[in-house]
Amino acid sequence: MPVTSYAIAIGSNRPGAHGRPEAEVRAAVATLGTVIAMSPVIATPPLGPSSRRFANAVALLESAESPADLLARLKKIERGFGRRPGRRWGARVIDLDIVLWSGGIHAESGLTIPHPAFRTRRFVLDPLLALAPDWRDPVTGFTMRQLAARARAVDRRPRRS
Ligand code: A4P
Ligand code: MG
Repeated sequence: MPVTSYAIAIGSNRPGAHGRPEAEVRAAVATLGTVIAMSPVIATPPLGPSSRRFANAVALLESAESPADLLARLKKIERGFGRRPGRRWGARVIDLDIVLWSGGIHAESGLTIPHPAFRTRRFVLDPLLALAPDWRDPVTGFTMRQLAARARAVDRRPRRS
């Protein structure tokens, strides 16, 4: 298979063997392989039931692996970092999600690329914007710059009580 580009979102909100969540994120990126760019690691408020803040980043990876093979390897890395299967959205030492790949849309049972939830998540879009502002989401046709601007606009909307 020719070399493929992948955007990987990394998240951590529990300390592990490498230290605080930010150190876990950096250690995970170091295991990914041919990382051609990495965003800054940002601290983000938790989305969902977890009460701990997250460290988040995005890395651009080049790999000859198929999406399924890459996902299997990411799951192995997560296990190596001490992540145990458990409550969905629970606190985790490391979470590695495939957000985009250069092959467009990939829909298989158990693996959907683009990641179905990334379009509204600033903790993914803001780091992605720093790395690949012109990458176009094959589902909506919007660039990362446009998706990030939309997500920011939603965050700025006054809340109704
Ligand atoms: N799966 C399907 N598509 C993908 C994909 N594109 N990349 C399947 C990775 N996995 C994909 O994921 C569950 C299953 O989704 C995988 O086995 C795979 O077959 P998981 O990582 O094992 O479980 P999870 O992370 O608990 O669930 P999920 O749905 O991935 O949760 P999210 O969406 O990752 O959300 N708040 C902040 N601030 N920062 C965060 O990083 N993360 C979450 C988790 C919640 N709140 C957060 C953050
Ligand atoms: Mg995940």
